[in-house]
Amino acid sequence: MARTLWVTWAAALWAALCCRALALEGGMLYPQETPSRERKDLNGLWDFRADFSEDRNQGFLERWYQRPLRESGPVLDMPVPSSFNDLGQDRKLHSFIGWVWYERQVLVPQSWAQDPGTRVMLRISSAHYYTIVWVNGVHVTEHEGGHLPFEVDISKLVQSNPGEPNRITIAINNTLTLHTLPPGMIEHMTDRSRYPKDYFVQKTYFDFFNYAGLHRSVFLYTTPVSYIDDITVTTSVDQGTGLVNYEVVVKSNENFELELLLWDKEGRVVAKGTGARGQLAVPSAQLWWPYLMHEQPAYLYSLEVTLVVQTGAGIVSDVYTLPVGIRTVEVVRSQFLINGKPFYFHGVNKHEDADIRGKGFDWALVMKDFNLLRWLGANSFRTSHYPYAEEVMQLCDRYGIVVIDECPGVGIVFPGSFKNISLKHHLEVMEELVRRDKNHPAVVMWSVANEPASQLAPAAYYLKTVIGHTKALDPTRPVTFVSNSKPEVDHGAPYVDVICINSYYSWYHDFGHLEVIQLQVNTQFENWYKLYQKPIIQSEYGAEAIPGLHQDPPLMFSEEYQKFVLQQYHLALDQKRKDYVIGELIWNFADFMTDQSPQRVVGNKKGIFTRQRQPKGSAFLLRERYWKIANETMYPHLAVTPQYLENQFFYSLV
Ligand code: BDP
Repeated sequence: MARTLWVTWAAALWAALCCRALALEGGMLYPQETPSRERKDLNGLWDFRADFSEDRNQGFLERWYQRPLRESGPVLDMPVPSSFNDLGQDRKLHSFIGWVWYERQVLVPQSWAQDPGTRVMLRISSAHYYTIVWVNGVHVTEHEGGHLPFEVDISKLVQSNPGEPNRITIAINNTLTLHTLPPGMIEHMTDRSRYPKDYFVQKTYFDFFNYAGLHRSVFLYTTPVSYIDDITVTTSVDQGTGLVNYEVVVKSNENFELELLLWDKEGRVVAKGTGARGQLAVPSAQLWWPYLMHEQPAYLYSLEVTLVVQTGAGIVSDVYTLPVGIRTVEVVRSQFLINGKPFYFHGVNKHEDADIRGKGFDWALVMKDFNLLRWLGANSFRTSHYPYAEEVMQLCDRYGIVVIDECPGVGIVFPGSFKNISLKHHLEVMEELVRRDKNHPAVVMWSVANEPASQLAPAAYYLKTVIGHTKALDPTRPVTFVSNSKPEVDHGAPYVDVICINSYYSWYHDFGHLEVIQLQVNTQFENWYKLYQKPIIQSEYGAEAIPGLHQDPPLMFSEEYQKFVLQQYHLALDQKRKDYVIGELIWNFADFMTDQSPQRVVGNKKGIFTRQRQPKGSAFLLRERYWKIANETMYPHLAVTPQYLENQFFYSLV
């Protein structure tokens, strides 16, 4: 890519960022079919073209959005959702950096195109990283950042084109800079004796492959022109009575009435409300409990919100139904309390990652992962290192899997990434994340970053601001970031509610010296606790294991070594978990793809499952442990086997 054009694009991005107000416009309710709303998903094959021109600018020069993409040159059939990287046999596409173009024609139902009382929305659930959208050649929106949804009202365009297919063109650029989230850097190789002219590479400072494309569903959906724009629910409990505080934002009309009904699972209305703001009281409420913390975990009520608006054309109504879990979350001294009871995180860190589809959403994979989590006896996961699909969050609510919801703040390690432009974007991403996930009972904590260089001086202001902003956005949940630095030099730790620390003893140093792990883990915990007296989660630990590679006595990369590392950590964790250590999350649930390097054998192999979700030896070790902890901490009164408990839960959930 010619440097000039790269700079032009970066300057445009800078301008866009500086002009954008921080407070987000509008809500981001998940599109749903209700008596007043219809939805059409645009998943399937799209036309696709990567702009391989030297400056990646051919698509803009030739205005590929103005006519069908296939008229611009050769296109590929590209499935959505999916990353584009691993679908072909083309090495160039695997590691492509720059603009790719997607296009799809869609014919909307006549009623959508002809009824001016219908609002037609185009929603892109995740496109990585910078996106520009046109409908019928007209520029309709832009968005920065993968992992979070954005949408645009396209009613006018669709309605001026009744009976004709509408052409949706989406250009996506996966380039990462010091100011993107996650950050990266384009390195131009100027030594002409070693690299050809205009040679550049994308450097990233995180350990997963920078997959790109339309990663999640693209939807069209409708609402009436007066509509429920947003709902915010928070809950508390007063002596057995569940209290559901609600706030509803209505758009496009000020003369409206709102009626709220809270339904229980048995189909009874347990509370009623009216107006845009209020509180519903549910006597003897069934609380939302995490998996393995209660005989009936994950109890969800349904909040049905009905909007009625009197317009010149008659009465318009809009209906939206939100699942609601009544639960409380608090950090009290060195405990993490859910519904007033100490909660111990025994879970995993995950990635959205799989063969062929990369980071593309796939129901089959999602269900397999949830079944493995339940098999494992895991009660929680962290969305390392970016927000996961909305459908995943919904399942966490339904199954009682507790979530530490992390934003894409990973790899913030250079001073250049602590500047105001980065900070501003980071705040905005937190706003987008909280707006999207605020109503999920499963989300119990926000994580604003993973392993930022928190020892650098500028990190102090940066982390304080992001954490403070997140607390202001949502005062009901604790906030953390994940640290790998030393307690005495960590500038972010004073601001978090829970200390999350990553460490890799006997992996990234003391290679093979398994006997020092316990001592080092103990020292780590004591040093952090001494300084901050806050509860601690071991938010990452682990070791690589090439599946099927055996060495006894254990050597690095063998399944035995991975097990041994885990066991040593567990011995240390067991000494502290009755105290101030409130959780352990293994790195990682499954093997995942990374950039190529001599440290990585076709990706990161610290999974306890392979990338194809088959167990390594350590999965069985962890399963024994998690069920044992669940039995001890949550069920001291039940002397039953893990298998019995697992079956009980499995059948209560299906
Ligand atoms: C940690 C990072 C994680 C890496 C892991 C590793 O948080 O993203 O994948 O190290 O090296 O420090 O396996």
